[in-house]
Amino acid sequence: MKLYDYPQAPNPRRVNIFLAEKGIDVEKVTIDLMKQEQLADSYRQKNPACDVPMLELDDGTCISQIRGIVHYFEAAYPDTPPLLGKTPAQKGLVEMWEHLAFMNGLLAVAEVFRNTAKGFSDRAVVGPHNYPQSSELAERGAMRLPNFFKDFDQQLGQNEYVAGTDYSMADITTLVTCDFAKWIKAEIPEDCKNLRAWYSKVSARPAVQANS
Ligand SMILES: N[C@@H](CCC(=O)N[C@@H](CS)C(=O)NCC(=O)O)C(=O)O
Repeated sequence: MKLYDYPQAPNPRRVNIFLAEKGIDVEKVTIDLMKQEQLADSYRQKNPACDVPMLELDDGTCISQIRGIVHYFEAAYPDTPPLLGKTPAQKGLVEMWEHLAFMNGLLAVAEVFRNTAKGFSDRAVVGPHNYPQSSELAERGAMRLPNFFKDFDQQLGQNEYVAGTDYSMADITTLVTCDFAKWIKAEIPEDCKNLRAWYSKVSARPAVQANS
């Protein structure tokens, strides 16, 4: 099994933290995004989505998209700590909050970053197709981010972790989003005290430290 990775980027980091939390060791192959190796024919044949991370199983099956990858590992390694919920309700809540963190947080930051960074002038959207940058999308992303911080601050005022009582994949995506926000010089606001306290706590986890 091989995990195609680029550890400096936020999305691969989500899977790297997940694997470290579960104590799963996987052979890693670097796809250098700075050299656009994700668009090379050899990689595109395995992963038509042209992104990282991507997991190649020993029988040649290729699973891209983080949700696909983490669900594979959660099912294949049942003796490791569950990070996608234990009960049916917890599983639903982890999916719900992880998706909200991705849609309203990580993609808001990406909207700003991809539509402003110099090296992405025709690469504003991840994937096989080229799209030009849009300053309006960058502005909208910047408007969305404070609401993400506020909404998650509220959730963490009532729950120890993002999806409830247990640390989960929803925490990992939220944490990676807070760190990714620094790429666009945004920080968790001072008045989001619940989110800031949670951020300090989860940042200290060994699996997070090992992937920082
Ligand atoms: N929706 C994808 C997101 C993966 C993604 O956006 N990866 C970025 C790195 S953070 C990438 O591969 N970028 C390649 C590019 O910019 O062309 C997932 O869930 O796996």
